Amino acid sequence: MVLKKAFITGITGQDGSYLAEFLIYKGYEVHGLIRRASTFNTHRIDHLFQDPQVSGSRLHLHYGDLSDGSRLTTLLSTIRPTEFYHLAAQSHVRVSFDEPVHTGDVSGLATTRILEAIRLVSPETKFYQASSSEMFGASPPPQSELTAFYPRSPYGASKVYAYWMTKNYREAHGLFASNGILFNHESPRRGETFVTRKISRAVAHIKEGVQEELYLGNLESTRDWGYAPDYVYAMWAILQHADPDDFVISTGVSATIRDFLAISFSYAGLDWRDYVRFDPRYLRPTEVDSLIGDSSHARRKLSWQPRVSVEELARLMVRHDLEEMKSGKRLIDRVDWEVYSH
Ligand code: NDP
Ligand code: GDR
Repeated sequence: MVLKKAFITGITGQDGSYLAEFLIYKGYEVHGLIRRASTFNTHRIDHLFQDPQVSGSRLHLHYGDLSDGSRLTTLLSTIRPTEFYHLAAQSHVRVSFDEPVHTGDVSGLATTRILEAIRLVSPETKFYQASSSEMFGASPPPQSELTAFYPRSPYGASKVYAYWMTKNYREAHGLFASNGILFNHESPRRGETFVTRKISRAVAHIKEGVQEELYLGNLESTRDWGYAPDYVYAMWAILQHADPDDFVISTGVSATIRDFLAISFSYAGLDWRDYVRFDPRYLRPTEVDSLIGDSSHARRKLSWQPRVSVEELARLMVRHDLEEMKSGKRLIDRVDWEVYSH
């Protein structure tokens, strides 16, 4: 059997770490792009990394940055991966208002750098673009593949550009290039400044008496929150589909930030209204008010379905953060990838 090779940008992020784990479980050789940093930035994948001297290691990390197209071309021409998952981005919506040019470069233009490299040196490589429900922005729910885009942030606008470039390389150059339009997905590996993880960590800190208050911005927006491992499985399924296509991935269930607060705090026996305070610094100049995804296309064509409800999600995140708090060290959650094989 020919060994499948996958290349993942953003392998040190939430989704990249789960995807690397899943693909190694599936028997792939996995290559990941990492940025050189002055401090360690690989804590989410350290448990997967074997000493490169040890024979049989199936995870290979390569230094590189999305701003450097020549490096991406060199890596593609030497590795020639079967599948390329482009997950790296400046992914924080609020931060994109402060850094719109950088966000446009990294979350938008970098997709073209990769597509161009694939076209030139590895056109047989299948390409996955991490598109986002933020592209729908102000378009009212439910949002599907047919809904018009109306981004409300520099991040959303940069993702719309990358979405169309992916589609264009499919149509103009015949590449197997697909968009996964993923709605919010969370986990114990979620970055600490996104609202769900900020909440689950605060619950643990408050419960253990090391934090007294939690400062947040807008509590009224609704999000369609799913569980990250369910969503990385969808990424893989999208590239196994017979034809390149675009797929919305979502639960179809929405909840407000207040709902997420209520579930999370009550799991620890607390009332969120006693601890949450307002800080206008967390407001966005333009907000995405309501996201509810219609993923019937993916459910039909990929037989995909979400396995974890928002209630279970909030509880598993709080449970993880309570354990982490008690242990006093960073813990990595374990996923039973076997359930995705059926
Ligand atoms: P994270 O923010 O957790 O991870 C982002 C990754 O991108 C990190 O590995 C980061 O590296 C890397 N990165 C950032 N800038 C560069 C750069 N200039 N060069 C190389 N690597 C870089 O994101 P998620 O895992 O949550 O999301 C994955 C992708 O999916 C992103 O594109 C995001 O926009 C998109 N998305 C996410 C959704 C979600 O709900 N999570 C929903 C829809 C789309 P480092 O660790 O060094 O910072
Ligand atoms: P989002 O996620 O913007 O949907 O983008 P985030 O968790 O940052 O915000 C969700 C909602 O919560 C409100 N909010 C706060 N958000 C943050 N981060 N911090 C706060 O203190 C706070 N208070 C209220 C926000 O205003 C917003 O309405 C995420 C990212 O992962 C993107 O990369 C991805 O594309 C989309 O999800 C789908």
